[in-house]
Amino acid sequence: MPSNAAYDRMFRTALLIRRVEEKIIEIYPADKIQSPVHLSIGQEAVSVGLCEALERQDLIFGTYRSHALYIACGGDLTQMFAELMGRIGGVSKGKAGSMHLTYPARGFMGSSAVVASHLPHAVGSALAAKLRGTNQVALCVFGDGSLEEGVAHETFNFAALRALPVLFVCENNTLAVHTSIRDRQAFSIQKMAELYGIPYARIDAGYDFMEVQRVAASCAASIRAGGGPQFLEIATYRAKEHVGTGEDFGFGYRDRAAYDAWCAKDPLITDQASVAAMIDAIDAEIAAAVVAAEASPAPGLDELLTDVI
Ligand SMILES: Cc1ncc(C[n+]2csc(CCOP(=O)(O)OP(=O)(O)O)c2C)c(N)n1
Ligand SMILES: [Mg+2]
Repeated sequence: MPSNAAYDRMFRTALLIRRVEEKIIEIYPADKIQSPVHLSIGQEAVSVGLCEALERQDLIFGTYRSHALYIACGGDLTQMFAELMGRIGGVSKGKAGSMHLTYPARGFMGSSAVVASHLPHAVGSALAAKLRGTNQVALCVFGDGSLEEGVAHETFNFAALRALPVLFVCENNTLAVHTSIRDRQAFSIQKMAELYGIPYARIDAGYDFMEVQRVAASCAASIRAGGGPQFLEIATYRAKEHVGTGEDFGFGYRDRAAYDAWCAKDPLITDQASVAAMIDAIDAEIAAAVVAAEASPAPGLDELLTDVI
């Protein structure tokens, strides 16, 4: 196994994400979590590698499946669990839930339940960064299904026209709910990006956070040098059902062999030495966050009309 500080740091973050989501699976039946959950198990390395490639001032936008992004950018665990539980101590006072996580203190500016709705938000922030000369890069992470939304194309066109500092990342798990990309997309993702003049790269080993970091850092450097937007497609694998905490291999739309093949490459499964070295401290951190989140009260009635525009 590779052994260096960057590997260990990213491995720890990836394992933290997985153990947080496994804790969510454990406590979900008790109904403590007042929010639908879209788990990232299998996809952790994407967010970990991307956030490792960013600089502190950069801006992050994601989807409803963003527990991994939240944790990878350094989001507070207690505030995350409190948010999922609908408590006042949540990062959005328990009003946003799992699908709208944010953590502005680390640049995570927004996530949304509406597919592709965050793409223009990311590009708007990139436009502001360019006009202000802040040297920030906007990272915009979305699923393969986002590319079927008209707003995605409007966004790519505008970002390319204005040479905006945005890194578009398609987290391609080949699924939108239960439908395979083969049955949804008549176009090539690469050709679509290139149609707008946006340089395209693809990572097949989406389980390899070191590779994701390496390629994303190179994209970010080019963007920061004024090269305009870049498009990165990362192949990944969604291990759990679309929404909820269970498996869905019994539904018949995918088979377990693909899952087994992914697991055979997943460092969180293959590198058991690193798991053993880190898991106890990680689990203790998560247990403390759950206890602290549960100690936070539900928002009172006086909160009903605050933070509402
Ligand atoms: C505009 C809009 N259309 C449809 C939906 C219902 N919906 C929720 S998730 C989803 C699938 C999206 O798939 P993808 O973008 O690949 O993301 P993944 O769930 O695989 O991470 C759909 C169709 C929605 N939330 N918003
Ligand atoms: Mg998908």
